[in-house]
Amino acid sequence: MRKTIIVSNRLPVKISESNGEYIMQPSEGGLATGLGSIYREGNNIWIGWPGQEISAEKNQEKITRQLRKLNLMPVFLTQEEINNFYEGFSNETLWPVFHYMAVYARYEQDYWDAYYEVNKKFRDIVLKLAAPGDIIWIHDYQLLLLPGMIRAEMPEISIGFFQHIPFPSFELFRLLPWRAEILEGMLGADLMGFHTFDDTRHFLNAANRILPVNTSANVVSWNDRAIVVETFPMGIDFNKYAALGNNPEVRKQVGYLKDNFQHERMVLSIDRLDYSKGILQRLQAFELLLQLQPEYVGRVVLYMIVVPSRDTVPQYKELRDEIDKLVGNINARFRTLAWHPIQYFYRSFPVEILSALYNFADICLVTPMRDGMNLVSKEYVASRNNNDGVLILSEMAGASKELIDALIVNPNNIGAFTRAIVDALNMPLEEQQRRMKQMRAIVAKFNIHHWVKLFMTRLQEVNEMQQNMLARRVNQETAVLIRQQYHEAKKRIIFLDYDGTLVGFQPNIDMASPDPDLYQLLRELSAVPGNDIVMISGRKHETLGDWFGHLKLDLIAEHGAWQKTKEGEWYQLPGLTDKWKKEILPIMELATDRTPGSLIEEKSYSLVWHYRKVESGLGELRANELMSTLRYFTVEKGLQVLPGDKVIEVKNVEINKGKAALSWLNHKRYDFMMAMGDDVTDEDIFKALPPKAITIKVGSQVSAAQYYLRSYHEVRHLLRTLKQ
Ligand code: GDG
Repeated sequence: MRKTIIVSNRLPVKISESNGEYIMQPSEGGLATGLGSIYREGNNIWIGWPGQEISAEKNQEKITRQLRKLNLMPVFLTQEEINNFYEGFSNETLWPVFHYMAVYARYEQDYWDAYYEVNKKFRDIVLKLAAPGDIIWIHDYQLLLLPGMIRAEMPEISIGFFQHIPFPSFELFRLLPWRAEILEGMLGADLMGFHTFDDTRHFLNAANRILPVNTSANVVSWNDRAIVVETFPMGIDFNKYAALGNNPEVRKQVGYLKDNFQHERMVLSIDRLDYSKGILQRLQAFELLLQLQPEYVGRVVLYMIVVPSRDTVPQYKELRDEIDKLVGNINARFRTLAWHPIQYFYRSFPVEILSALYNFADICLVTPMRDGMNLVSKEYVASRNNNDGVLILSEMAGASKELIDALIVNPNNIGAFTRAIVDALNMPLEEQQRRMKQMRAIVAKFNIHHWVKLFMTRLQEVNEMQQNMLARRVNQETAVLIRQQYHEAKKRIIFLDYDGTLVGFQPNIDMASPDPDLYQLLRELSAVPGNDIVMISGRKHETLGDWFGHLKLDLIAEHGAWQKTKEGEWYQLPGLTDKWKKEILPIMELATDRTPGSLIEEKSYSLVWHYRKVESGLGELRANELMSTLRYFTVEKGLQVLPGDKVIEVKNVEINKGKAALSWLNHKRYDFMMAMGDDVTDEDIFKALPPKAITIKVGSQVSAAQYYLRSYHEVRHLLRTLKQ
C-alpha cells in the first residue's frame, strides 16, 4: 500500500532515560500535531534524529524497536556529526545566511562535508523504507540536499519539501560557496513550499541566476522535471490554544497572574535564544518607553521568556550575556521598591503556563529581525477568546503577511517600536476587538491541519501533472512506433527547426554553426530514397544557404519568407514589404542603446532584438518594456511581435512557419510526416500539420505537439535511430 514518509532533522519525540529504560514523550510542537494525523496512520513513518547521541549499538536497537511502535524511525548521529552537520553547517552557516546575518556565517569545508554525509545517511534510511509510489515529505534547512539525493536513486518517487526558515534574497544566498549544490539538492523535490511569497520569489530568483533552469511563473524546469514552488503559510492548532483557556490548570495560573499583576499591564515576549529574534532591540524599545514616558513606570511589566538554545555557540553565549546585562541595567535603573520593569526567565515552561500568559498578557511583542513564520504570534491570537489584547508584530516575521491587523513594526526603528507599545497600551477595547477578530478568523481558518491538507493535495496534483508530461515524452515504446511508421512509409517529410532543436543555444548567434556530426546525420537522412528533409528556421536565408545549400535539403528561412527546394534556387514569398522597418528599427535601437549586451539582427522581412547576453533580470525587464511598446506600434500594420528564447522578433503576419510547411505538403502526398522544433514559432507548424503527423517539441513546456524530447541530443539520437 502506498505510504507517506515524513523526514525532518528531529523526530517529534523527546527521549529520556530512567533506570536503563528509555521513555518516549511525544513532542507538543505544531508540526508534530499537524503531521500526527499522517505519520501515525497505517504504514506511514516519520524519519529523524532522536535528539541526542546514543552510541551503544544495543541501546540504538532498543530505541529503534520502541520508536518503530510509534511509527518513528531514528537516524543516529555521532557527536562529531552533531557538531559539524547540526551545530556547524546547519546552524552556523545556513541559519545566519538565511536569516540575513551573513556576518555570523562560517564557511567551513568540514561542516559542508559533514552536512553532505549526514544528508546521505538520511537518504540511505529513506531508501531502505521507501517503495515506488510512496510519498516523501522532507522538512527544513538541515536536509536541503536530501530531495536530490533520493531523486537520483528513485527518479519516479513523489517528493515534497518545505522550508520553515526564510529563503534569503539572491544577494545573500550567493555568498554560500556550495550554493549550486544546495539548489540542485532542493530541486530534487516535485513541490517546494515556503511560508511567504517573498521566500518563494527569492528561491525562484536564486535558481534562475545560479542554475541553467527554465522558469515560468512558479514552475522550474530542471533535468526534464517540472518543479512547482509555492507559498504555504504554516498555521497552528487553533482549537488547542482556544480550548486551553478553559483548562483548569491554565485557569489556576491565570489566577496567580491576576493576583501578582493587579496594577500593572503585561507586555509578553517569548522566544528561543537567537540573534534573529531581535531580543536586544525589544529591550531597547522598552527602555526608551520608560525613559521618555515615565508615567508608565510602575504600571507596565515586560514579561520576557527566553528559551535556552545553542548557548555553547559563542554568538549565542554573547547574546545571552548581553541580554543579562541589558535586563539588569534596565531593572536597576527603573525599578521601584514594589515594582520590577522586566520579569526575565531564561528557561522553558509547560504549555499550560504559556497559555496562561497568552491569556493574561495585554500585549504580545513579537519583533524578530527575521523569522520564517513565528508561531508565538499565532498562538497569542488563538488564545484570546475574548477578542481583546494587542499583537505588536515585526514586518520581518512571515506571520506579518497574514496578521495584517497587528501593529506592524520595523524592529530596527526603536522609536516607532516604542510608539507602537504606547499605542497598544492606549488602544480602545473596540479597536482591539476589531483587530483581534480579524486575526482570529485567519488563524482559525489557516490552521495546521489546513496547511497539511493544502500541501499534500498540491503535491498530488503536481504528481498528476508530471505523469501527464511523462506520457508525452518520447520513450522507447513511442520511438519504436515512430520507426515502424517511418519504415512502412514510402514518401516521408521531416521538418526540422535548427537552433535549440538540432544544436544548442550559444551566446553569439553566429557561433551555433553545424558540426561534423550534424552534417553526417543530415547527409544520411537525406540520402534515404523517399525522404524529404526540410530545414525550417528563423535564420537568414544567406546563413542557411551557406550552411546547408550543398546538401540535399529543402530550406525554409526567415520563418518562411525565403524558400528553396533541394534542386531549386531561393525565392521569396510574394507580396511582402519591409517598409515598416523604418518605424520599428528606431524603437529597437533605443532599447539596444539602453541595454548593454543586447543587439539587433536584421533579416529581409523581420527584425530581431536579442538579449541573451544581457544581465539576468534586466534583459527580461527591457524585453517586457519593448514588447508593450512594439505591440502599440505594430497594431494594424500587419505585423506580429513574437517573444522567443531571449529574443523578440517582429515580422510580417503572412510569414509563418505553419503556412510554409503546409505549402510543402501541397506539392506531394506523404505517408509519413514529422516535425520537430523548440520555439514558439514552431507551434505554428505543429498546429498546421494534419493530425496523423508526428509532432515533437524540444523541451517540456506547454505545446501543441503530441510528444516532447528533452534536448537537441535526444533529437539527433532519434533521427539517427530512424533507419534501424
Ligand atoms: C521554525 C522557524 C517557523 C516557546 N517557548 C516554549 C515553547 N515554545 C514554543 C512556542 C512555539 C514554538 O516554541 C516557537 O515557535 P517558532 O515559530 O519560533 O518555531 P520554531 O520551530 O522554533 O522555528 C519559524 C517555525 O519553524 C514553523 O515553521 O515559524 O520561523 O524558525 O510553538 O509555543 N513551548 C513550550 N515551552 C516553552 O517555554 N512548551
